[in-house]
Amino acid sequence: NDDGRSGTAIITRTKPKTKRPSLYRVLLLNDDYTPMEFVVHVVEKFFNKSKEDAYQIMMHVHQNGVGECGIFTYEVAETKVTQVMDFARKHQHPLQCVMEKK
Ligand code: NFA
Repeated sequence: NDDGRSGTAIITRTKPKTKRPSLYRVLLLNDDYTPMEFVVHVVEKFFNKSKEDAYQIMMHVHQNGVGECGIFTYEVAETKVTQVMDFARKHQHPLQCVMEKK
């Protein structure tokens, strides 16, 4: 567009532009104290995984130090982290859950 007076122009978008939301990985971190069964329970409860998938994720974290539980939009990822951290604290386990931009 040109305003026809000042010689200035403004480019306006014609095609409707949809933008995909940024995605975030939610990770669990290993520690020496949180019981394995508690971690399996957390992965089942908050990440809707089967017992078998939850066990594999827990063992991956145990052996590698960190592991992915899911990929979510910002608000959902933030909610997962808060839920896991609150649940771990309530049970007095040092389990850590973090999110990172994909
Ligand atoms: N490493 C913990 C143990 O041996 C288990 C654990 C797995 C903790 C995954 C945190 C995350 N009891």
